[in-house]
Amino acid sequence: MDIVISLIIVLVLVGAAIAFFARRSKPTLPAKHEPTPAARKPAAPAPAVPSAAKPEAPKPTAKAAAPAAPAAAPRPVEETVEVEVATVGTPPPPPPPPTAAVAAAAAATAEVRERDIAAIKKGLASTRGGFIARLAKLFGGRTSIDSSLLEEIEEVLITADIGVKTSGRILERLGEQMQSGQLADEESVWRSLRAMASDVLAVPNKPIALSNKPALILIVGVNGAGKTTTIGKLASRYVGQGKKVLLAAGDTYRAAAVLQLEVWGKRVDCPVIKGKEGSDPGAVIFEAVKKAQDEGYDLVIADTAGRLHTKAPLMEELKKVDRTIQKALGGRAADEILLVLDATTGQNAVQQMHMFREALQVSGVVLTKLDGTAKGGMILGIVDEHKVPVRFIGLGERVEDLREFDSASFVEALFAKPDGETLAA
Ligand SMILES: Nc1nc2c(ncn2[C@@H]2O[C@H](COP(=O)(O)OP(=O)(O)O)[C@@H](O)[C@H]2O)c(=O)[nH]1
Ligand SMILES: [Mg+2]
Repeated sequence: MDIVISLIIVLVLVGAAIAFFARRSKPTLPAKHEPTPAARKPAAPAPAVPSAAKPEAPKPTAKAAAPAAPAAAPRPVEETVEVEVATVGTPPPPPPPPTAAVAAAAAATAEVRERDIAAIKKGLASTRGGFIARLAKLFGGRTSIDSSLLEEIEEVLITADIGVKTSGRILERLGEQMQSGQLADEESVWRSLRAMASDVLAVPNKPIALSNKPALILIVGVNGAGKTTTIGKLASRYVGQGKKVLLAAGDTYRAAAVLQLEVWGKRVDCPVIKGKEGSDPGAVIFEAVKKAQDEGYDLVIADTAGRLHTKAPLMEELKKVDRTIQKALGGRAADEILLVLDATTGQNAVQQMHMFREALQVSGVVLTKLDGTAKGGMILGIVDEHKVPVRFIGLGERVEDLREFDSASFVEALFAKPDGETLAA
């Protein structure tokens, strides 16, 4: 404010002086004249004078030159002040440093992670009641770690469907650590198991990319694994992120399967493309892709059949679906092919992984029903053997029971110290 007032005073004085000299010289001026040097000169630098205290440092600006000519009139003073404010006025206060916002975001992330771990812990209660509780019981009353204990640990891991190969590798490492004196007590064995589980699960896992429009996620797996339920949960997740999602009822063999997808579609507010019962699943998915392209959908999620008893035709059919998708997408493959595996099926899930990977480029796994199984450990064997990332885990039948898989949270939840309840299970 002080600057503006000082400036107005200076300019009024300069204007008055110019008016005085202009009036004195008026009779001698021709009718059409150029402004006198006196009229041009003082007015021009005025806008750039930062304050009355520093009149010796004028800084003319391009904008400021414009109102200089009619300096004798009082109006330009106002205009000049405006220009002054716009060009060298006090800059707006800088935004507050981002530290507060960053800290708040970090706290929110930590809170979400804590909540996730709590949910996964709850979901994995059966698994912990299974092999983790059995491991915990092995330590009861022992004062030292010896090779007989390691053998018992191996047995527990194998019966937990972690797989013979993966269990063997874990045991080999434990044996080496015991030899080199790193396994002094129970706690060090738990730490080592946790670290090895993290290592196994840490396969490259870039986030699902949905940058293509439309992106396409193909869901495959045997009947009853949880494909349709997972599609409903996924659709809800992406709709919640503001995506326009279309569902394709590619399981054309069972009317009930189409109906089930339609129920999910209504619930999560996504249209469903379906064909006649028994129609070609590729054609249904093709039609869905075309509609998505024409109507600006972001994502198509395609369901498929999973008749296990007719294995060969199913795999041939899925390969055909895969080729049709590439045709529909102009040569591009599906953005994700997710294999849905039911965690309660243990070793069976391991075989399914083999079978589907022979036919398709499975890019990720969705492991369902982890809430109701003592066999959650099988995830370690599957990932160790196939190096395919787990994308999501299913911890129940509700729409919110799908969790993005995070190996650190998973290991933390899986190896949470068993409480009295799980130990008694
Ligand atoms: N407890 C539990 N049940 C699930 C989960 N995912 C799916 N289900 C149930 O498993 C059954 C088969 O699921 P569905 O989606 O029809 O399997 P699909 O045949 O592969 O499509 C249904 O009763 C689902 O509610 C899960 O994560 N936990
Ligand atoms: Mg289904």
